[in-house]
Amino acid sequence: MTHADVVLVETASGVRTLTLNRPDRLNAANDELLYALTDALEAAGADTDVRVVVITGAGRGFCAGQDLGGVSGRNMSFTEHLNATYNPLIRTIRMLDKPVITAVNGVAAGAGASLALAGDIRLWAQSARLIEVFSTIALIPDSGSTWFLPRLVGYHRAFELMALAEPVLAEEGLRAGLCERVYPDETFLADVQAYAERLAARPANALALTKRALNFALTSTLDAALDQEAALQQLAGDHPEHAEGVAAFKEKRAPDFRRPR
Ligand code: LHQ
Repeated sequence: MTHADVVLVETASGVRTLTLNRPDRLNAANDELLYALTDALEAAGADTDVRVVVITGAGRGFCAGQDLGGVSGRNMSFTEHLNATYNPLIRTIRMLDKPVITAVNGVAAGAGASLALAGDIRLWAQSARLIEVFSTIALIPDSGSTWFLPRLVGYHRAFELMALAEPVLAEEGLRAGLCERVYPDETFLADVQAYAERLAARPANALALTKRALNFALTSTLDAALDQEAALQQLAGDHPEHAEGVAAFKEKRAPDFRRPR
């Protein structure tokens, strides 16, 4: 498979959809897929036509984590492997100055669960399930799961999910804040596209700065977050989007953030 086959890339109405494409392995990640996904995210970040990025999976799985078929015989240590592949991927998602939607169409296990949690918006199909499966092969959660999950469900439920590797189904996922919306399997991709287009119509610069501010605030004091908000608000207020939003309000019309006048 070439770089292009393992991650499919499509763009419609400002939405760039990246589809993990190893369906017979439930999109388990090999190095090729991880590098291709990271490259595709960086390309989406640099493309001014792209306002929102969606990551989803082909077939019945989202991502089954590391491809276990390829791990024996590798010549890298675990640490080197994570530092070369998964960690740059997760950092790229979190640093991208565009919203990233993880559209979890089916099972998300291991590093695939971490990937599912790493999105700015997480949309699940009804049949999606998230499994912190790592302990089943006597590994620890990686690719950001130890950071994301306790912030969502608290230390104790996170530990239990990690220790027992029990699946979180859509109902609990929604209740516990592991996803924002759940859609029927039959209409999932259309529902994701509609949601993404709604997001794409929002002010891109303001959303990029909001993402930056939230990421900063998650690991800062209130004092530092207030300073950061004051600095970033200047960047938002100086942008033509802001003028468009205020003009639209005064003229009692919908703002057009795709083409601020
Ligand atoms: C797979 C996989 C898979 C290969 C399903 N690999 N083929 C980071 C750095 C370095 C090293 C290690 O790890 C990490 C991070 C990690 O991600 S560790 C966690 C690795 N992932 C797993 O342990 C998950 C293994 N998979 C499963 O537990 C199940 O397949 C799940 C629960 C995901 C789905 O179960 P089912 O829906 O019952 O599907 P299935 O098991 O029948 O899988 C369908 C096919 O996909 C099957 O192949 P086959 O030829 O029998 O149809 C599986 O072998 C294959 N597959 N996951 N990770």
